[in-house]
Amino acid sequence: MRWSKAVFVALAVLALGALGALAQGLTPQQMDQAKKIYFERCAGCHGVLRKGATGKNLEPQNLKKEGLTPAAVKAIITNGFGGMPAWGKLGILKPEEIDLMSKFVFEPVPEPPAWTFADIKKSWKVYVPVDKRPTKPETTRDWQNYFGVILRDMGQVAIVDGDTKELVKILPTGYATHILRSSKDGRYFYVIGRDGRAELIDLWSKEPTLVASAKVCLDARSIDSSKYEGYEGKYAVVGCYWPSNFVIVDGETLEPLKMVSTQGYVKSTGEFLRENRVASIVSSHFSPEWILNIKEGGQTWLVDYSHMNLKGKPINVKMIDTERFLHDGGWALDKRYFLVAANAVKKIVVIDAKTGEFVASVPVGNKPHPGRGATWDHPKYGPVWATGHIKDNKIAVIGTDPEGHPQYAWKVVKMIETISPGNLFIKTHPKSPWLIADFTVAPTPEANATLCAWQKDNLEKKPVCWEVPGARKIHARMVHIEFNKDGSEFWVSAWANKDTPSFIVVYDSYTLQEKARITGDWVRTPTGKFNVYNTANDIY
Ligand code: DHE
Repeated sequence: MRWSKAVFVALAVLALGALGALAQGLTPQQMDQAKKIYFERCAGCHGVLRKGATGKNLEPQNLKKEGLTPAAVKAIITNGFGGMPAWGKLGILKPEEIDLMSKFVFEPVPEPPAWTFADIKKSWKVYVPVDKRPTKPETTRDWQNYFGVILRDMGQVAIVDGDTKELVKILPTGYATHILRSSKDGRYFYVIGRDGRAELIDLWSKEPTLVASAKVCLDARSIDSSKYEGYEGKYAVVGCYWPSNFVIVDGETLEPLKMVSTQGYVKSTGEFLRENRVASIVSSHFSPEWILNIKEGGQTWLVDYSHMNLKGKPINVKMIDTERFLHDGGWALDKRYFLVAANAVKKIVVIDAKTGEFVASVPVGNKPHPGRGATWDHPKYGPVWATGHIKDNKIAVIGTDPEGHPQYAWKVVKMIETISPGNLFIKTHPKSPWLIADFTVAPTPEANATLCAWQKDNLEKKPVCWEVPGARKIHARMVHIEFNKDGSEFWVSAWANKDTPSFIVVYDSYTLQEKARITGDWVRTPTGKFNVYNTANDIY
């Protein structure tokens, strides 16, 4: 057999790579396993380049500078730290995996792979062409009251009927599906997974059906569609963590149309960032624009999609310097002002979608984590928006009405004390008198299983808090609150591990009494839930 020079070179490179890994004490197989675990469990907070964002910088030189050893890292991974889950105690990582990871983080950071426009195109599939899809709803169920429930570690999305609580359909989606967003008319769910796979679910067909998919990035957290009048559902945009970019796709087929890098500079220092990730995205109601939050760079980008149909026309991107590290956020009650957490500086950034301007930066507590936040009209402060915190036992309520209530606008009008740090999501509905909070990443199992509710118009009053029966028994953490279409009930997921069937609990939104439990062998690792009507209409 005669080998070409290219094969020799390739083998030499592979052998050197293997020797390099061995020299650091890990075999190539161990390196591969560690890279997989790092991607699945660590990269989201610490970054693929390990420079840190929501989590600490994990570059080996930094760990050594801080005096950390593999034994100390092992203890942190096992027991958790701050907002970081106790991966060992929760049974998510085995002791030998923790041991591996405590060595891996002292290895040089491996080069993350590339993902090109050609790769995206190759991955793109349309399962049901647009002209073969129904022209009106084929189901007799109230599809606008469907809930799309993420079954995180199953790689599935369950569609559950909000009226009957019946499971309508389970659809296979990507690894650790992260969020769902609804098209403006609610007909489609746009799905994005941590593996960067975008999917489109049609809720009008007899049974909810996966109609298109594309692997848009290697790692992603956000997706939204065009919602502005005249462009409804025409396009969608995926915000990628790695490679750092955003990709515009066709709204009905997910055909990739345009890829724009977000690699760039930190707004205030000029430091160059290869890992400059796209965090939350919302679709403006005032212009044909998406608001994209560029995490590490501390910029909010307004992406104009109105030229997309004109071949060769560039798209306009307006870059606004805001704050680091931008994460999640949502609309104020008027859907004009967008509020987003900048968790490195303990602030909430406010953007005016009407003028396209930065409005304010509001100091709040440690690691604000609003989800999309909660909005309501308070008798004294007027329209307000609230966020909880990962590292503080506080909920910050911010005035959002500069015209009607200028004295309260862009100020924390009330800092509510909660039972524990570790809140991930808060939610309300115009029909409910309550503001509800979870404590998913709190340091104690009691708090993880507890929910609290405050009276929206009387924030001074002590909250009603209760431990959810049965949650602790299956080591579940209660997570993510979502109301049904008419606001009469709210659902919360019991997030246990993959081997344990768990439940979604349904509460009456006036009395806070448990009304029902959604159970079954299929209910495994439920996390986010998205009601079609509320998600399409940005009600939270
Ligand atoms: Fe999320 C929203 C990123 C961990 C469940 N999450 C978001 C958004 C971002 C984000 C940028 C906003 C999307 C938008 O609005 O466009 N999440 C990240 C992370 O980087 C992080 C911290 C670590 C990671 O590795 O992913 C992370 N998130 C989690 C979880 O561990 C949660 C609880 C369960 C899971 O899926 O792994 C989780 N994130 C959610 C949910 C939303 C979300 C349910 C949407 C909330 C909503 O009501 O809109």
